[in-house]
Amino acid sequence: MGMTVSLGSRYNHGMSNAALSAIFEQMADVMEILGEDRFRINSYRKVARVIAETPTDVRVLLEGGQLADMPGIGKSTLAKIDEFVKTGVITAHQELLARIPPSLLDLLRIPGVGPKSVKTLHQELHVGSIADLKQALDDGLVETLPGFGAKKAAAIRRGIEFLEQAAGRIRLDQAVAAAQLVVAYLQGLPGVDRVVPAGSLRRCAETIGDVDILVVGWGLPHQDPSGPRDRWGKPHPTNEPTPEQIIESFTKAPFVERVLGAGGTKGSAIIRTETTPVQVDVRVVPPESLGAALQYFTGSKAHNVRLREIAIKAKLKLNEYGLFQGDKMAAGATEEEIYEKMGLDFVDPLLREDRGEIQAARNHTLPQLVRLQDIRGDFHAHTTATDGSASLEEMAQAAKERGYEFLCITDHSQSTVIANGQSPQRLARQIEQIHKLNAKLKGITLLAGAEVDILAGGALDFENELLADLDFVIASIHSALGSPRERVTTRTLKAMDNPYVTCIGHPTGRVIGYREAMDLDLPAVIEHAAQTNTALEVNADPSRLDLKDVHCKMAIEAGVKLALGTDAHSTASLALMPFGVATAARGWATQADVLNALTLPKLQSWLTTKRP
Ligand code: DGT
Ligand code: CA
Ligand code: CA
Ligand code: ZN
Repeated sequence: MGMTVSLGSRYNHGMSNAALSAIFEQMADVMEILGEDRFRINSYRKVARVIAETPTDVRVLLEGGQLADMPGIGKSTLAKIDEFVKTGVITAHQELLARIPPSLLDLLRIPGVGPKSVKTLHQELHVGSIADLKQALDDGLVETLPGFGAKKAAAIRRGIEFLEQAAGRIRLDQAVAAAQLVVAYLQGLPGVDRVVPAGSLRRCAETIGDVDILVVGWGLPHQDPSGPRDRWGKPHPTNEPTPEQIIESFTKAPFVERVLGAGGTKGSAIIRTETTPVQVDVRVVPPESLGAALQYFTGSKAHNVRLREIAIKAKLKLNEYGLFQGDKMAAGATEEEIYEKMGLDFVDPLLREDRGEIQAARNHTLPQLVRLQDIRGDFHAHTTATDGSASLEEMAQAAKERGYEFLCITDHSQSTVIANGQSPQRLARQIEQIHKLNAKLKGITLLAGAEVDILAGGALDFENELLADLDFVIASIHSALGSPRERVTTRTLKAMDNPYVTCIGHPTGRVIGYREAMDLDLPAVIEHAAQTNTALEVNADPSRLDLKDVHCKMAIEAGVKLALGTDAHSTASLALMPFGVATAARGWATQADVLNALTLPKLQSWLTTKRP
């Protein structure tokens, strides 16, 4: 798959705001690569930011005339936005793009490579693509460039590796959206009984290569021995579509962009979704094999390999059609009976990664995993006080509608200027507002919290005196994420020493497919979290999932509590909680490991345990 420039945005603003912001950002990038006027570059970046952070659709603002009053939006910018709204493109943008080879922009996707570096690489070494850059690195040329050096060359090499690993894989939420589209369509086809997602999607892996979907295609076979037969030689009801016909219908679905292969019982296609093209594999399976097929195609491959070893030892044969003893089918219709016949407890798909689950299934020691129903509240939410799009009241109402007991408001602190972080005075006023609101609210309690920046030396962005007025303090690193291991680790450990810090927010700072994790010493962080009674966040935003599954498992084994937070910037994004729950559960989390499962009184008492 070739690299293309994505104009997508991480945030759920109106589609046109995100697209427009990305265009201004790209114009600034291209101008910087071309070495043009600094002032105009900065002003384009400002416009990009203003548009991205505006909750209202630019089309509405343009029509209402408010756009002209917004900071950084001058006459020529206004004309460009007007052109975009009317035509979907900006001529000045197209002209800029025409002045550089398109592959040059791919370089910007490498973590640690900005437009200034691209300019130098292009001018000095004639690097025009990622392939060129790899060659230049191998030839030892990059480290000799002014302002580069061996360290930066090594960082670029790591960045390219990161990008190549991510290539072709999509985020879990994007896969879910694709699956929903396909499942709804397949379910509407005549003769389709059940449609079930399998593969890495069913396991809720953090990234997905392709979406696998199983279809149970027809009801009970009819008894006429001379009637039509399916491809397994079984009699097939004449009035039901054959697997071939179901696959053909799939390939003709309106969202299918390109068919990769179709025939028999399997079809593969690239489908269009709102955010990205997605490969989907559809397989039709007979009902008596659904369990076996589900087991096989859910994987993971590593889990399946282990399972097959166990089957062989027991003189059984396990494949996607069933579990066989000689010619006799011992199990196949459900996954439960397959595990049972092999002497194993049922293994939740979230655990099927060959990380000890098979041994635990044999010893009856699998954990009772935390579920969405166990979650009584959300620990990470922003409001209009900083960069969120909903008020305190709106967020409280939305949390109540989700059936929560509590919602913790954690707006940004002053140092995160880009997100309109709050001054101590503004936070103090917000705490008061929350207390007043709680007196009125029924059926939901807001906790007064903050997402406080961990400053460069590990100190916090607010004084302890103010932090003491909060119920819940998330301490997060938002700057200098690329610092050496020692520095980012000490910074995190020091923040945990603060008695008012409840948890560390998105501890590794990664953004999936976009930014590498900090080079954090996680065992040290987890050990210190246990010592200081600090929780670690599982940020449920599917572009973060931070801590990730394996780190959740390490934390739980050390006795550290997990605090799940959606990092919601709108009422809608409170719905991201299932991604956090799945990530914690993939780390073997039970109810007892997750602070969100505590009742409010129990939570409030837990929150006092660390405080002086
Ligand atoms: P992905 O698509 O890369 O995110 O990961 P999966 O796990 O969905 O992998 P995929 O789509 O290649 O295959 C789906 C499942 O089918 C996989 O989890 C296990 C099973 N499978 C595929 N190939 C093999 C194989 O060669 N051996 C075994 N035992 N199972 C396989
Ligand atoms: Ca797959
Ligand atoms: Ca597949
Ligand atoms: Zn946040």
